[in-house]
Amino acid sequence: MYRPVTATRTSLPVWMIALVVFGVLAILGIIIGLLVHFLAVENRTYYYQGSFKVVNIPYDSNYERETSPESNYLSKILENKMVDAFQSSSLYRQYINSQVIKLVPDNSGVTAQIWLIFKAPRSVKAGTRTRIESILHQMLKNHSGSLTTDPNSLRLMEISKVDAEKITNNRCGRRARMSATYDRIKGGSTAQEGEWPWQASLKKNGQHYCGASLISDRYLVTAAHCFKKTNNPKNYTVSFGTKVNPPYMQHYVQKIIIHEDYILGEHHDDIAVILLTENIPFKNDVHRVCLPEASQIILPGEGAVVTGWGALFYDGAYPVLLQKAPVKIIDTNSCNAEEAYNGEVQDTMLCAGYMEGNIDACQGDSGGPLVYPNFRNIWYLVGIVSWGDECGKINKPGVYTRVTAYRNWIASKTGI
Ligand code: 4AZ
Repeated sequence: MYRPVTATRTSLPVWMIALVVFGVLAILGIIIGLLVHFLAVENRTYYYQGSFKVVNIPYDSNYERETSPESNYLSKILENKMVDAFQSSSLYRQYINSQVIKLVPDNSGVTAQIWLIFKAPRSVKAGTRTRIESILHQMLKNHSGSLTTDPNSLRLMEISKVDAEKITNNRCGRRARMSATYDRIKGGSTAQEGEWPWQASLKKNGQHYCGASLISDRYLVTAAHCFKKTNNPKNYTVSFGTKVNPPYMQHYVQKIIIHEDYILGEHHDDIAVILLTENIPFKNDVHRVCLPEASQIILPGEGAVVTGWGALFYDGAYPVLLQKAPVKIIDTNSCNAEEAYNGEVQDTMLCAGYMEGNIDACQGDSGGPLVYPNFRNIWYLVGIVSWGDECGKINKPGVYTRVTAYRNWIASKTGI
């Protein structure tokens, strides 16, 4: 049956309209808030790589060695110039770090390869590269001191985080992560992941046995006395990372080279190098330490750090996580005093720790690194944990193999 259709307009209740409007406004607000956050507030990190030329320096092959005093002094001057330039510029808030990565000498001077980090919100980032370039250009024009730098030689490009990390991980003695805390080795504290990227655990039949330090992508140095019972490479593996067990990756040993003059049961010439079966790809948490030059003078009183998975007390428990302990270099004469080691410490050894005792390397730290940072904060292997009268005893500091005394021996065995 026919039924007329009456158009009934149902209007929404006011409260529902208000709710919808409120909802839409809220979503818009959130979107705008997020956009502002990501574009204008949240800082992102940007990496740059570049180079410039220092022109008034006669050719000197010492600049080719990354650990030479010449390289370190010139790099430090250039690094200071960069810090000053950026800190007094309009980019001072965005500036994080700048480093000289490498010096390349030629007949007309030295080219410095540099590496920079800045942080900036996305919205501000545009034009940052040009601004960095103009600050560096200005810096290179001002010939403060005796250096003449060529502003027209400046090159600068943005690089990815991965490439930036690759650049620093390939250089010796640089740390991506740092921590300045020490609380309790003996008297040490737990290390952060990646804090001591050259520290290795030398394992015998899968058990931590000694420490070792990575000095290239294939070689480590350790103590000769770590191979007391057997030096068959097949019995040993090497692992990295703060956790000693289970290791997060194992590397196999191809060859163990023990110092020719080392005598079992004696302390002198306590050094060995280990060649791995394969090259290790460097990464943030695994890369090499710098070796000091043979002529480098290690001054008493300087602060150093010893790291390892050794006993927390003499004949005591072993930690699972890597420990670090701050120690001081002790002069050999004091260390040879009658109440100390009574003449047993040779010139090829180095004492570090405290005459008052307490903080020290201990059993199981042997072969591991004693390192210190130079004035550019680049870390050098100055000692190898070797011997001592127990651990942390008064007047009985740790005794280390003096790496400078064996620098040429290491070069003769490894080519490094
Ligand atoms: C050891 O037995 C050992 N306090 C290592 C280092 C020190 C003492 C003993 C130094 O392997």
